[in-house]
Amino acid sequence: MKTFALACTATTVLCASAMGQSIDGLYEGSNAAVIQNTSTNFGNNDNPDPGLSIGSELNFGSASVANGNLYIFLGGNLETNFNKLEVFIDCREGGQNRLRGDNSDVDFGGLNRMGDDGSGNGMTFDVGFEADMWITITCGVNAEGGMEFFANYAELRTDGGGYGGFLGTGGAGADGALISAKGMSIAVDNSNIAGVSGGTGIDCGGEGDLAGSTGVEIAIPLYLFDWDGEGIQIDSARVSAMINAAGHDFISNQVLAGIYGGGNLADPRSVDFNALPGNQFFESGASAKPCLTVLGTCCVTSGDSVACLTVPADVCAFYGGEYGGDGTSCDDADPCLPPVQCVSDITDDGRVDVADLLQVIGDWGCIE
Ligand SMILES: [Ca+2]
Ligand SMILES: [Ca+2]
Ligand SMILES: [Ca+2]
Ligand SMILES: [Ca+2]
Repeated sequence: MKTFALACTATTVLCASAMGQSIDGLYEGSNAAVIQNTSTNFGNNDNPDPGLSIGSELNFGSASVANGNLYIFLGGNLETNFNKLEVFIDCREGGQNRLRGDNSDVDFGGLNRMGDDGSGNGMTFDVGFEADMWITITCGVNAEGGMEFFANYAELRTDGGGYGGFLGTGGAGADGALISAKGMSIAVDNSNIAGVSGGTGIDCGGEGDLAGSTGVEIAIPLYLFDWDGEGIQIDSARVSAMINAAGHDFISNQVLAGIYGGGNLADPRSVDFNALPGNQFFESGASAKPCLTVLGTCCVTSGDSVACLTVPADVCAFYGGEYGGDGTSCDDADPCLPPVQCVSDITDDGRVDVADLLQVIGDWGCIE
């Protein structure tokens, strides 16, 4: 009981919902379910203050179901500039693989800003992930110059609609933990100055024992998923988390599970996670794969242009690129030469052979 006394000064009744785990923004586990593989393009924080942060990153993720709660921990930072942490949870039948545009009007239309605008778009998760709930957390600065966060959530029912609403506000660390009227607990600790660095390449969100790492910690009573009171059993969950811009309208490259390098994903309505290698979600109880160390150049040809990525071989295969071998780098000289142009290919069939010669002989003496 002593372990969650700090986070539970508000009421003992609501605190019981998070029993067994201290909701304080400090990770008590050792291993994670997933570790970030991409540098952050939304700013690398170097301020150890538990409240203020000058960047956002998602270094690792963990989820577990116990004591009637779903516990989620996301190691990293949420910048104090009103950018959004979006957390989608799939833990019961039904839900939304592609976000609808007629969900609850919550956070000033922020949820539906990511969904279908009527043209058939909407953020699309990897096959099999059908989100049942969304939670969003925002960090800003209060009048005293300290960090203040607020949170909203909504049900994501198969046919849209559903309940959504404001959960409340909190501050930094254990003392600032939010315990909402719905029984949800949220804590944010922005002290992290480790994890990924800034950029768009392959990176490593953490290695070894992650206990004591800081970030965003959430406890959700399982009854909130049982909106029809059917007594559904929940013993596992999948989570897709990402950093979005203040208007819920521009997704960064910080997604868990990670995107294997690359820039910001931009408009959420146009994001289809099936177009990115691997699953952009993680599962409760999973064991994270180690950080990527074996990389090589991957030359991806599109029309007349060739892009160079430095990625693992299987990611290169996903993109249909040509892998240059382990240890090669896009920083090497001419890692991706443009496609060979056969200037003598007169018949334009991609090769120089007797057909081209016959064309030349047939045109012999011709003057244009
Ligand atoms: Ca904790
Ligand atoms: Ca579901
Ligand atoms: Ca960092
Ligand atoms: Ca994917």
